[in-house]
Amino acid sequence: MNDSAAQPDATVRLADYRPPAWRVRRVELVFDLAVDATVVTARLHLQCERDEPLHLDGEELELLDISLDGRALAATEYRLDARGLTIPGARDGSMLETRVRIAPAQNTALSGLYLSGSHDSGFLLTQCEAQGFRRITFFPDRPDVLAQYTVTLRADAARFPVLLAGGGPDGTGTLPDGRRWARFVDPYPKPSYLFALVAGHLEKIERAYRTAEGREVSLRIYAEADAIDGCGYAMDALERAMRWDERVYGRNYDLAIFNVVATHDFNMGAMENKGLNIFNAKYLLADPETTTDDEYRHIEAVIAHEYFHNWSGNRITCRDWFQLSLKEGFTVFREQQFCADMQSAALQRIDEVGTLRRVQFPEDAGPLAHPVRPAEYTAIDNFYTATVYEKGAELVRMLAGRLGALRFRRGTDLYFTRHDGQAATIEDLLAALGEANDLDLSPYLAWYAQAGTPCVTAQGDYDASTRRYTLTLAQQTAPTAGQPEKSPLPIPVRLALFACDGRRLPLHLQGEPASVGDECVLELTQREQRFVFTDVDARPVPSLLRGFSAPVQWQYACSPRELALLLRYESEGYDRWNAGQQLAAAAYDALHAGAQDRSALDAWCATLADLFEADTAQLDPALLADMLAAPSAIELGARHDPLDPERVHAAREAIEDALAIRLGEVLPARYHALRQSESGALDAPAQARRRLQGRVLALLLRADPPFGAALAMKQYEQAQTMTDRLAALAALVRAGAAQAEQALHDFRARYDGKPLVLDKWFALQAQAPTREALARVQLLADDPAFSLHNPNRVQALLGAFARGNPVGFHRPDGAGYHYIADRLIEIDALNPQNAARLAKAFESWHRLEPQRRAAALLALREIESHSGMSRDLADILARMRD
Ligand code: 0A1
Ligand code: ZN
Repeated sequence: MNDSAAQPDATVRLADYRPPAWRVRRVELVFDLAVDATVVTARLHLQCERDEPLHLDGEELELLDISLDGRALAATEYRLDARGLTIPGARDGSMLETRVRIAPAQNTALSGLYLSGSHDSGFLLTQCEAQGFRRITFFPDRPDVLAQYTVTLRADAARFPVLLAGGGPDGTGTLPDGRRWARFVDPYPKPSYLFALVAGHLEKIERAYRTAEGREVSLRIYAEADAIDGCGYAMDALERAMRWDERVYGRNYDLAIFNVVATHDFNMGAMENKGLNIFNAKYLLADPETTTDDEYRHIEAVIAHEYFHNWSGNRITCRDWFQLSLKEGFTVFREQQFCADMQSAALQRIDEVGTLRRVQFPEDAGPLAHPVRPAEYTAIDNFYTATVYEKGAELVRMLAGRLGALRFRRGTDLYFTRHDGQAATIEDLLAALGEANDLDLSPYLAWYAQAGTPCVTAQGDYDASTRRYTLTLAQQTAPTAGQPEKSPLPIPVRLALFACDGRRLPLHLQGEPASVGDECVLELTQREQRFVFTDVDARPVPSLLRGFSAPVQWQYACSPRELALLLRYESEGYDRWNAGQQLAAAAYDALHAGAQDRSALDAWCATLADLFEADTAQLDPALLADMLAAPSAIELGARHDPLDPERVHAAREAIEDALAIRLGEVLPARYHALRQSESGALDAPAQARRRLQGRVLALLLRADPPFGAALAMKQYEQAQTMTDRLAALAALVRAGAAQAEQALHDFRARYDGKPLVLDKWFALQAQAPTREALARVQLLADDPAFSLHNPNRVQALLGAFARGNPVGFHRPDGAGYHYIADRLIEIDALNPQNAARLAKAFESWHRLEPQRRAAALLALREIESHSGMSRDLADILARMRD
């Protein structure tokens, strides 16, 4: 009955969901660990829910033994194929035992059990989300099968001195053959995707923590010996995250040990395995010499994110993978709230909205668009997307905003208690949030089901005779793949009205008895609605969608003068920044159209110059730094079809050049003043100051290239922090300054042997906006520090090039596309997830101008014609071409 022929890839549909026919209540796993061949023995205590043959998932497993209720099965008593094992004779209460062999050292996909580092001294670890557990043993590998895990690790003590698995330790000892064993029991039933083990040479740092409920917890962070000194910052961040979750959500940690492990070989950012989080070293290791300010923030965010999953993800998990945003959207939102509390809330929001516009909006507008809760998939690994994560977080934010902080907390309390220990759905979350507050939040479910970014248009009319201001809001969502018709969604529009002297006006909304204060939230639920404000003295300037109150695109025919007013007077940092971005975008539109009208550009430059020159004591230097940048080329490029990325880049350059020239004379003095107070400190004011200094330096290189380059070189050489050194290097490389080569050479030598630092060096060069960058990337791919096996290296060099170089990747001759296509085929043979992620760089190919579009299509065809493509990559290509 054995048949190993691959089956065609099936589409899985949400509508077809059925609870599992078989459950596993308890599982005992024994691992005989070795790098080349590990043997996994699994005992599954089965429970039959429906009269169907038992099917277990399993991939790339060599079956050694199989027995049911203590009796070895003959080959005729089970069916084995490339996807799994079917055992018709299993009964309710049966105990199935399988023994399989797997090959960790050959596992280049980094899913399942694999080796991090070298054969002789690296360590073994697992990654099971979403479907890696089936590469370890035969199991119903779906998130709604919750089992209690007992895990025994057996290994040579010299080669694997540290043995870890989730849950709590339950004894260690020595086997008759001299190997060591260690057992772990996890008292919390969990889905297989949260299983984890780690084994090898690792050092640890440890800290005692007492939860608000009084539980003593040992926090332990593990890393290889050369990295252990870099774990202290992550430990501090972990403690902050734990306290925050106790305080803000009333959530405490629930085991005696919380382990965190850093690896250099990881497909994603990190993983929330129960009691044993595993981190990409990039999001854990930090030291003052090599970590930038931005990286410190990312580390804190990812540490918090994984920790928060212990409740939003682990204690309450997902019923099926369609519900992925139940844990991810909610956890990203919790992470964002935490980060906003730890640093400037305005900067945090700017970052979030920037990511949404640069990454999620293009996804939502292209062939890969999918709802936050997709209706179907063929490769679930491809749905760890900005839509599920970041748009998902925006949806939770809307719900939280609708309820207000206290009622939201009441709702999450109900959700956590009602569904503790369960595999839940998005309906469950919305029901709990609503029921706790006697509200029906079900209209928001439509947001989870509908792909595409709604576009809201606003039209304001002022009638001086009646002193009324009428705001007409309308929404419309363009069709996306498989969803030609779109429904209106509930869209909260936060707004304020400004008088022309910058004052915020009291708002009297028709139909409301009294003033609603100087800010209100309009609920747009229809395709078009009208809102009338009364007692308005003069034509106001509306500030719409304040705080980015809904994940929508916005169209409001604001004059440059009105936007400049908001840029000058908005009291909220995010909205002020956003007004500047809209103004710069208007300047871009004029340039793009070849119009002579420079009013938007002039207004942007002049207002920023005023703000820059004025006493800035009231303006956070970091906020000012962000205000001094134009929107990204991706955002600008999304404004007009067809897309010529080189032309977009040139227009963006012209906009920033104009600002630099306008600021010209005041830049050097400000630069020197900022530089003089540099102490290398890591506190928020020091970071904010460095951010502004970096921005001013970049502008200086535009305003006066030789002078700016000399300053940058000096900053590069004398830098006390990586933030300063990298900002100087980046400015030199972007500007194509003569000194860039020397600095790059120095950097390479200075940080030899430090892969995370060299990733920044790879990325900077890959993003240098010239057509020649391709040749540079080709050369760098031969650098001994580069490897196609390592996801961080691939993203740093090839990802940065394909996603972040509008000129080099999008060369009109197609050479950039062709080069990436070739690498994609190579990477796919090693690591399908990594290849699929890189392939998304082509997601906007259909919008390209004809010559590039033809070239991109050719490159895509070249990949498609390659035989033996992975399911992950095939899925991305098929959806991009539909
Ligand atoms: N759940 C993790 C992310 C993650 C997802 C998939 C992975 O392998 C395919 C690994 C990690 C998180 O949200 O942090
Ligand atoms: Zn997550």
